[in-house]
Amino acid sequence: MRVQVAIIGSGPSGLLLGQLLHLAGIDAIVLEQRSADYVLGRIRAGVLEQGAVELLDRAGVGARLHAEGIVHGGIELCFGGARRRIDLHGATGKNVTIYGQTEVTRDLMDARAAAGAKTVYEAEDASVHGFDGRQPKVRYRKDGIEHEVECDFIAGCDGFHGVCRQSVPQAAIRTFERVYPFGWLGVLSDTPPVAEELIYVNHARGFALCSMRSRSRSRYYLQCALDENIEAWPDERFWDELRLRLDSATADQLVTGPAIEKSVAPLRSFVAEPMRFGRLFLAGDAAHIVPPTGAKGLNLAASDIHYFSTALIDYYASGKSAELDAYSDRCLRRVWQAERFSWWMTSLLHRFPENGPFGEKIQRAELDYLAGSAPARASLAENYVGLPY
Ligand code: RFL
Ligand code: PHB
Repeated sequence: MRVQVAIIGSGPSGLLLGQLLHLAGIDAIVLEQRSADYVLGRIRAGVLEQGAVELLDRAGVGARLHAEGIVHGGIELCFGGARRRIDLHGATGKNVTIYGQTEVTRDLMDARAAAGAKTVYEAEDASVHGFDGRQPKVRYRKDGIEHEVECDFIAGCDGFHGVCRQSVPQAAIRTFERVYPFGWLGVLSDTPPVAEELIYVNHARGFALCSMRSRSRSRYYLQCALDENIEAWPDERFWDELRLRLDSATADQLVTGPAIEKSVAPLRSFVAEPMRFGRLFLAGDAAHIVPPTGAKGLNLAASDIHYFSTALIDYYASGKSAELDAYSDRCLRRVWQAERFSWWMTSLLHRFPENGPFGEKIQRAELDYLAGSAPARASLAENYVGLPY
């Protein structure tokens, strides 16, 4: 089989790239190691920057997002027992949209199916070959049969644990990493959100986040140990701990119910440089990870795909490779901005026992500075709604 672009991975990066290429008449195949149901079952991000919303519109998958997504013009920080609003829209003229990654994925899968574009689920042992030459190939196995795809370009959209980044010679890649000494324990529940907007909580017992998926579905997180045992967190314990970390007025408003999903996620900052190796291009989590505190993971995947899709479209229209040559540098400039912001939000809001009382005082001073300074809030807002691309 021969295609122009072989896309490995059907997360948001791979599916969005597939859709944008399809609209431009560029032939691509998506290879995914898991089943479609498994991909849809993963509960991940919930906040879309305006730029990501515009890109999804351009991809022709914005209808349900605009009908069901909730537009937020602010977020709240809770510390010292009180909530303080950051007016995102007032500071930047931009909003964010609450619409789960699961829904984005579903919309992209539906669009791909409607277009008759090819996705191979449960493609086993995908491997990438010859990307330093002119005729790269991807091999995989499906139902016990070996397949080979010849292509012009390979898109490594296969996430942090994928095969593409690992196939690059060690000497050609440099990685930068910070692993945080805690994780997030997340609960999804069919209960109304505790507040209109997201609340990020700095508390002596640890960070907490009140988020949502809709007006009847909430998503809450608690800072927890990296090796936290989920069995030790029956629903009641989770709700009790969340109440303790909220201010009393908010705690009184909290509506609790059975958890429909509960999981622990580690927090990590990671960047691989460059993001292009001959005819292999990395995008999204395959190239970089941010801690979730800034809500940037999915949004960075979208901006990578914006740069990559426009470069491919330009290449096939003009035969020139200047845009493809600029891909890695363009992405990385924006990636490092989001890395900085996500690291800063993480440092601002979590308990770092190793930083001691001095660290706590500095953190509190920074929160007080935000509360008292419109320019400080504007800087947070500008990054939270997303830097331009
Ligand atoms: P994904 O979504 O990981 O998709 C990669 C896809 O590639 C497939 N794959 C392979 N397919 C074929 N052959 C192979 N050898 C393959 N290896 C892997 C995988 O099965 C998968 O379907 O990466 P993508 O598309 O770049 O999208 C990135 C986003 O998913 C990610 O940035 C965010 O979800 C990060 N993230 C969060 N971001 C936020 O903004 N807010 C959050 O609350 C948030 N929570 C999370 C998260 C990521 C998590 N991970 C990765 C464990 C919570 C978790 C648990
Ligand atoms: C979520 O709703 O899952 C979510 C929202 C904001 C974040 C992280 C996660 O910063």
